[in-house]
Amino acid sequence: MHRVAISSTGLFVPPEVITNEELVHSFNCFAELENSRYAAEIAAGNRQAVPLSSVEFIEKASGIKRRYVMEKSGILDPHRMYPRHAPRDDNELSLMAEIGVAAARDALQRAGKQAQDVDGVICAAANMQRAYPAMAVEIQAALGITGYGFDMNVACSSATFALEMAVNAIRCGSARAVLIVDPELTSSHLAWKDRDCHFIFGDVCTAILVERLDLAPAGAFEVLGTRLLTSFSNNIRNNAGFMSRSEDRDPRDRDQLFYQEGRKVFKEVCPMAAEHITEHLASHGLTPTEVRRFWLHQANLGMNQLIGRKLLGRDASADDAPVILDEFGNTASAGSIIAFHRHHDDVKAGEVGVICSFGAGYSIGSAVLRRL
Ligand code: CO8
Repeated sequence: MHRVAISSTGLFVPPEVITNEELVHSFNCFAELENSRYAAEIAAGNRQAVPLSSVEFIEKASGIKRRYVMEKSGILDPHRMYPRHAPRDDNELSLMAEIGVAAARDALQRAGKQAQDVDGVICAAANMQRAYPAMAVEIQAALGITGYGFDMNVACSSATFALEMAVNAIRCGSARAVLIVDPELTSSHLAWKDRDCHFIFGDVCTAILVERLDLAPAGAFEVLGTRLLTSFSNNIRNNAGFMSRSEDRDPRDRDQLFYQEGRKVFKEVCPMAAEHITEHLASHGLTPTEVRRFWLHQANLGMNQLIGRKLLGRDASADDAPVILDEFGNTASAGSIIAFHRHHDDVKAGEVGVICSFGAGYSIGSAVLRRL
């Protein structure tokens, strides 16, 4: 059995930013258009008016201040309210693969590695652009990697679940190094017309280079262990899929995009995540107070504060559990990896950190790391 390390991570940041002010302005224009269009029905009590959104609510309820997206004009157009992407020819690199390649190149370059050092690619994301051929195989080909690639989806826990797959492949010797790529184009499956969730998500792509420890560069993080948990819940759901056409579904039906019972998710997932992390650490003879840094999933600031308190018995500082969702919003599986990417340089040799994601499924994935 080989020891395994995270050699580096990579980040692709989309070109456009939507602030809460811009988002709320466009949503409220949309609401006013809808409400004047259906004024008679609303007055007759046959239809509910679309309620207005507010910057104050968004920042207080979530901690999100802005988000990056690949294309903002379509999202902010009150007559449209979703991104505008030109269809690409089959011979062109698809958008998910394009941002995947950018993040993967960043990770390879930071570790000083080449395509020939890698044996596998896992594309792990909450939604795939198409069913097949796998996005991972397209990314593999674009990078010139020999070996294999496959896609996997465990919603917000896609990256941590992929980490376990990569670690196991390297541990047992079937690969020297595996690149995990998490292209999250959340803006294309977010209901921008729904006030309850229109502020939550942002686009991004992260990559993780997982390698045999004896091949990894100085300063890498040894993966002491990974642990996964799922528990079925309908509280976060998206019903779009290959059955939609044969069910005669309208793509504009509300359940063909992300929807959730946010308050229930908050209440149910926080204790599960804290317990999961505590038990995972205990299996390595560690307690949460011995952990230098928690790189937590980035869905909601209040959730992370509650999990931090449950773990540490006190308020977690930004140094204990860094926050990136104010800048990026919820980026599904990429959130905890962005937190790691941005906030690992000051972790000293021998210190322990934990990456933990949680989300739809429910799914929770954690990795206990020690800096070399
Ligand atoms: N502006 C003003 N008021 C609002 C707004 C708004 N934008 N939205 C809601 N309100 C109102 C509500 O209508 C409600 O009014 P009332 O009290 O009169 O009924 C009041 O504000 C309070 O609403 P909520 O109870 O909904 O507010 P919460 O405090 O619960 O905050 C949150 C809502 C922020 C959504 C919060 O519940 C939360 O973050 N929960 C956790 C959710 C979570 O982590 N989900 C994980 C999803 S990610 C995942 O698993 C991956 C999915 C795949 C990616 C999909 C990409 C698109």
